Amino acid sequence: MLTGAGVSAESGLATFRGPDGLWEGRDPMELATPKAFDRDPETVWRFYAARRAAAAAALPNPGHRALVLLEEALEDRFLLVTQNVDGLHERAGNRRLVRLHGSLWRLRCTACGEEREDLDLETLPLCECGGRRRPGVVWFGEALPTKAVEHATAAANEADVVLVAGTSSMVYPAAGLPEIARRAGAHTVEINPERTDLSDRVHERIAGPSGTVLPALLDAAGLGAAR
Ligand code: BV8
Ligand code: ZN
Repeated sequence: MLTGAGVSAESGLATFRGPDGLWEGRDPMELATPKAFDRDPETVWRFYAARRAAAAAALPNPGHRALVLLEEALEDRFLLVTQNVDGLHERAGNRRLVRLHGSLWRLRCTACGEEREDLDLETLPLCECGGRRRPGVVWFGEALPTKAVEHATAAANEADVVLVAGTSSMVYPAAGLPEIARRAGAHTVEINPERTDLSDRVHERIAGPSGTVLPALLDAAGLGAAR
């Protein structure tokens, strides 16, 4: 399972490239970079604080809940690889999860490197050491966590079926995973109301919102309705 921001759209969270993707008229792509943080840490911090507040107010939707049922049914034959940083998969109950792009709920000190899980919305971006804290997400131009990439790539090479839901499949290396899986023999299925860069390279496309399609797939598999 590979998910992107679209899986959280029905929880009311803006996607990166959707019509509501802009924040204060700014393109997230230009804010989610180390350069933007160095140049204007306050604005970047406000961007992430706004996303933390939105994520905290959002609830997992039936698509998230369907993935929990799927994990419960498949156990160690299931892995959820997500690009999302909003924490909704974890709040829905998924545990067999690989976060490729970090989390809004982690912070890292740019001076001493101290990392912390942080659910407090009013966190000051200063570390005890006086260094500035940054969001614990992977910015454009930054390497993804090696362990996460290794785990996700190994899973792609072993998978029988890969469902790709809610991603425009534009951001690499995450977007390269379905291709790795397909080459290794997996059956690949895209779940997205729109066509994407991946649409011509999957075995099947199910055009529709993940909040409807995923529960329907579970129902069809007799794995109980996720409502
Ligand atoms: C790397 C965390 C190398 C932050 C994110 C120039 C310089 C440097 C790098 C590059 C470069 N050019 C290209 C690159 C590579 C770059 C890249 O791929 N760029 C793209 C834009 C071309 N990648 C990187 O920079 C990566 N790092 O390459 O490092 C390196 C190696 C070694 C050492 C040093 C460096 C880092 C990429 C990670 C960036 N961080 N997020 C944050 O969140 O603020 S990526 C960001 O985009 C989010 O994580 C998001 O998840 C991700 C992908 O977007 P999507 O999830 O797909 O969301 P999107 O809005 O695009 O699409 C939503 C989809 O949902 C749509 O298709 C829509 O139709 C669909 N949808 C809507 N509603 C629903 C739905 N689907 C289902 N149901 C619905 N209801
Ligand atoms: Zn510090």
